[in-house]
Amino acid sequence: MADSRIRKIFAKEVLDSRGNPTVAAIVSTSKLSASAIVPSGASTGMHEAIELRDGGKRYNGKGVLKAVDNVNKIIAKKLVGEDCTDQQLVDNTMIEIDGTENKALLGANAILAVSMACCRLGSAVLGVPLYQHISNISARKPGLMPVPQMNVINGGKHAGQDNDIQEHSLMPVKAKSFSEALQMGTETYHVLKNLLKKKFGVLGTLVGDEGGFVPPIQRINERLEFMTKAISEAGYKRKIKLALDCAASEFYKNGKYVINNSEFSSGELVDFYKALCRKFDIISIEDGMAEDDWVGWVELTRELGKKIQIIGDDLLVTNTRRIKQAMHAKACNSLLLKVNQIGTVTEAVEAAKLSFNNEWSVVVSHRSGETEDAFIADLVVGLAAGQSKFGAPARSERTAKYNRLLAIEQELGSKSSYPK
Ligand code: 2PG
Ligand code: MG
Repeated sequence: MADSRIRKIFAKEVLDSRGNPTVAAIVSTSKLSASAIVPSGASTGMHEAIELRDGGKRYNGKGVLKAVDNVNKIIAKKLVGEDCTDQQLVDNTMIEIDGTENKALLGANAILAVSMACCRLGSAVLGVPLYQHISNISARKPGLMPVPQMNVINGGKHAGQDNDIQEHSLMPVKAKSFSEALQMGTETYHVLKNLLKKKFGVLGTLVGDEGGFVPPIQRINERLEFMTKAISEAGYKRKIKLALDCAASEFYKNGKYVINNSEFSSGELVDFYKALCRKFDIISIEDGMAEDDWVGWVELTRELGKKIQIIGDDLLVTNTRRIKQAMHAKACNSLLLKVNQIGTVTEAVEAAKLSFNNEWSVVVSHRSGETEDAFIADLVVGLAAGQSKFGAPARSERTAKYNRLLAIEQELGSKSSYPK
């Protein structure tokens, strides 16, 4: 085995897909080096680990030079000399130096950049692909490729809109392989583009933060009608299903939900979702309720949780404490896993394992602010999670992940499988 001792850690400020600064880290041994870049959300949950921003005038307060300094001056000092293949040791060391519940001292962006770069370096030192290294860490069998949730209509914060459902996705569940699923979803994306162009002209095909279209349609029913028509015209009726991420924390105000101009109580919102599920082929709803509306979550899961996937994102923030709470309350049945919500690879793996052990599904997710780093493509295969949420098949920060998945599928060959 190559030398696994960390020689150098270096962080710098780079840009994400929205033009906001983020942290990149490069970690090296005597012979090898690996880098990673941290993503960033817009509809962030209140309970997420802290993303350290500089404040002040520079980059409208969004600079990350303090986080970069924390890597270069504090984290590097402690980790140089340690074994980069020991992910737990690396991550626990940083958790210890930080010492806070939510990584507020060093910043989850500082910690995660090093955590992901070490993971990638560890795989290089061991001479195995990153997904294989993650599968060894998590004790999951690699080979299961994900069903992609492809966000083809962007709303809410990702489209500059208030009081709106955020994501409308295609899920090609009846494909034989990941590559076939990607083809099906992408062809449908293009049919949808033509339909929207016919109706609204170029204004119908502008894209939002995750590469999905932002047509001038306020009504959710109309958006889903367009998607259903696109699926049919592309020839994938019943083969591609629908998924929503409502991001309901964003339209929850004073104990009421407001979508467009309509107000809903929790119970009324559950009825609204039930009606949508009767009308459309929806198999998954994420963040249907606000992050602390536990009563609403329990009701939603009681009413729809037997039929469809109820995913907790802002509710769970990839945090085992909140996942346990939700399991106990029966508040949802699926985890949205975002590495930067919790801040280390080790803790994200723990969150996934806790979910698998309790028969929850796990969806590995990007953030709306992404980068060229395709770490999560290896992560979803390494965890054998079976579902990904990486945005539309457009814009390089999204397609970087899809293209990496295609490469992994090819590498796995006959060892790859697609969820039935
Ligand atoms: C979400 C994500 C990713 P953001 O809500 O699931 O799609 O959005 O990164 O803005 O939190
Ligand atoms: Mg979400």
